[in-house]
Amino acid sequence: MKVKYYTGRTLAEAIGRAKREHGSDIILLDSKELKTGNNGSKLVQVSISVDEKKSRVKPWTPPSVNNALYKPKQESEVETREDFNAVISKILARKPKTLDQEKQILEELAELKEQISQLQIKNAGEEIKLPPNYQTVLQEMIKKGFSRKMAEALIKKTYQFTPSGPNASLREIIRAVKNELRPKFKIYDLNKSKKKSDHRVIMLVGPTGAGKTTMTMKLAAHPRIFAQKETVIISADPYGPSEALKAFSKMSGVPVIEKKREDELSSIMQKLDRYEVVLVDVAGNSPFAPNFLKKMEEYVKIVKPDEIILVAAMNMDIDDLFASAALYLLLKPSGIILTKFDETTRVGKFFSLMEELELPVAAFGEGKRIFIDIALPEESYIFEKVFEEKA
Ligand SMILES: Nc1nc2c(ncn2[C@@H]2O[C@H](COP(=O)(O)OP(=O)(O)O)[C@@H](O)[C@H]2O)c(=O)[nH]1
Ligand SMILES: [Mg+2]
Repeated sequence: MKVKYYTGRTLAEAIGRAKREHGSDIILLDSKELKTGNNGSKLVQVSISVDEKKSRVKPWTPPSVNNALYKPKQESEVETREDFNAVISKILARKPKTLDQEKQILEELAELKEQISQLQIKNAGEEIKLPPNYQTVLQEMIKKGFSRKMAEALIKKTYQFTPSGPNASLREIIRAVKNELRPKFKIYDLNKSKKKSDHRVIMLVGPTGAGKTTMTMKLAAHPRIFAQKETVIISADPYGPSEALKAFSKMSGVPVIEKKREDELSSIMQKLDRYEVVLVDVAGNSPFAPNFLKKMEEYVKIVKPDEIILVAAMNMDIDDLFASAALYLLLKPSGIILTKFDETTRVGKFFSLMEELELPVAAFGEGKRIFIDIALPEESYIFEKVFEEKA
């Protein structure tokens, strides 16, 4: 089998020449455009397979003709004899080009996909189209520390379900938002023991400076929490009890037992049966310190608390709050106390935190004064701070 090449101004012309010489049964192998001359005029070259032993080759189907419009000024005819395999390898050699094109298309598609997803992210971040009253409440909520995601979801839901729809008053919208928030607020009543016996060991855990020692005193002193109960405070701080704790003990009559070493702590824990409430104020540990969890677990093993309460300060950045609280969750706390409400204007953080942690709230701290700056876990406390109106 031999391969022959013919050229013409058009594909039809090139094929016509091939057919004139070899009859209409030629096999068309390939066709391509050739650039000739400096003026960029073009010719079409076809390669055909010719069986020289036979006078007629296999039936030939006319290919579709294109490129019929251009008019090259000169024409030339190239005829070469080549081995069929050489042509095949030439065609195969052109394959990477096709692959390159495919690759390019795939890359373009990937880029397009990326652009679409970027557009979606951008749209999600853009102001959602809401009636003005809804916009006002949304902006207020974001200003008050709600995460944008949570505030938008709440407002959208409210818009969908408020009967007066776009005409809802600010008051109606706020009432509807409160109804959505209410289930996120769960109360942990410290006054009610989870045990049948009247001896409870409660351990407060949380980052250094969160207000654990202060809150231990506040809980012991509060008339509706532990003031009416036989309470003892165990200070397990390696640096000893603070001056404030010593002064509080003198003033309130609540004994404070200082245990610096772990072996001391385990022996004393067994001799406290006569107290109704044992409050264990452990040393603050950074949850990001090495061995943090191991150390806390050792404490838990020695103290054997009936309840673990996590203490966190509201003046922390929301991401830091999440990050440290998430680690303490590994100790399986039963409730949370949030302190330093007097040091933040972004009280809405509270709901974003509750949504993630799902812990019931045992108390709020709102200042340094032991006998005054504590609030019981009531939703009105938070709602008043967030929406600045009486519930
Ligand atoms: N403003 C404010 N300060 C607080 C509050 N609770 C505790 N503090 C102060 O925060 C600091 C650390 O409190 P402390 O109880 O020692 O934290 P601990 O390391 O977790 O035991 C002290 O100066 C406290 O007086 C609060 O609710 N508001
Ligand atoms: Mg302390």
